[in-house]
Amino acid sequence: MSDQFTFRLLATDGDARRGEISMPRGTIRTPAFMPVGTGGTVKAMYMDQVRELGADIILGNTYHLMLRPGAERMARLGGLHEFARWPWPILTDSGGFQVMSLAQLRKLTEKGVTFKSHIDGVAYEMTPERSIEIQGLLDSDIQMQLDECVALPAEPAEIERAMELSLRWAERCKTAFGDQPGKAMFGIVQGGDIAALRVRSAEALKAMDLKGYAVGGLAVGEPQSVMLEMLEATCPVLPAEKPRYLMGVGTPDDIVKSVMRGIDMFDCVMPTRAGRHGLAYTRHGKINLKNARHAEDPRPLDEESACPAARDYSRAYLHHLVKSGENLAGMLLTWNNLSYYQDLMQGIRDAIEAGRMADFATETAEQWARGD
Ligand code: PRF
Repeated sequence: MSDQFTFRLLATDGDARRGEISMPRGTIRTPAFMPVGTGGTVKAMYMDQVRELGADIILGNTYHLMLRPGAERMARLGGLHEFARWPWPILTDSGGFQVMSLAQLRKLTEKGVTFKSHIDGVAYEMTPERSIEIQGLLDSDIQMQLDECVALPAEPAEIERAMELSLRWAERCKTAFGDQPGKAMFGIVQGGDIAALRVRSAEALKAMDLKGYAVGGLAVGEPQSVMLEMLEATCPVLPAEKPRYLMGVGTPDDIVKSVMRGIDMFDCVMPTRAGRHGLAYTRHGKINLKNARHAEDPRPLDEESACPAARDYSRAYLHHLVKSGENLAGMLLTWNNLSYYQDLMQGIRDAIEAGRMADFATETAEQWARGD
């Protein structure tokens, strides 16, 4: 731990990086996967379980928490760590992306975005300054700039406009955040599926000398090959000595391939959301427990896992829970999925240290493909 926000590279293997972020609330081993705790809960999980699985940091959402319970109320209650009983680092997304996907009657201007809550229709204004203020009231450790993410496919002019607006908002967020040694504000590279725009965005953010850089605007409708090309264009432009975070990604395969292109941090609803929809991620690939073929299968999801959800319950029982709509189905499958994701990240970190990331990628992909 450290009273300052610091990032240290411990090993590299090709473009893959093994590192460590240190800050007052804890140390984050990278490459890291951040479970999504949107509204102050990693859905269907106890925080103790999340920690035990190996999560060093979780993600919270400015948009959801500003609507409910409210940022000022959260501050009066002692901040998000105390409220949700997660004393370790928290990264918060800035709200722009969630406003665009969830809110009603959105209006975007140079100043910011106005919208109506998807919960009760109340009107709000979100500016870069207000986003940073809210993230401060939540007491977030890693705060994200307000940005505009364009869904793909989109017109080049539209992608460029949103990228340039995001750069101006990055400057305003940097000023609003000021100097907070134990915390960090990350900029977000935009530029859609246009490599030249990605490079321009990354260079401009690099010149702002931020503490870390996210790559946004990917996994928004484009094929994986395009996402990887954009990472290949972007990562070499970003400074080697700062952490890189690929927002909202992804499948285990996306994560392995993105690590090999220089990404250090990930978040995604996939393991938690899929768990509540009857899907299990395992070393042997994705298993849909709704499928009748599991109805009399006595095997666990993974007999070699250290996670009780993976090791101790039969697929037949999990199938039964899913078919019956039992809460325990979502709880056990989420537990299994986050366990698998954290084990994958540990495997990645070990492989980079051992200089065998490419072999690790081949072996894990073969195992997913073999099935069962
Ligand atoms: N911007 C922000 N949050 C995000 C994204 C983005 O582009 C994405 C895109 N995959 C997920 N979450 N602020």
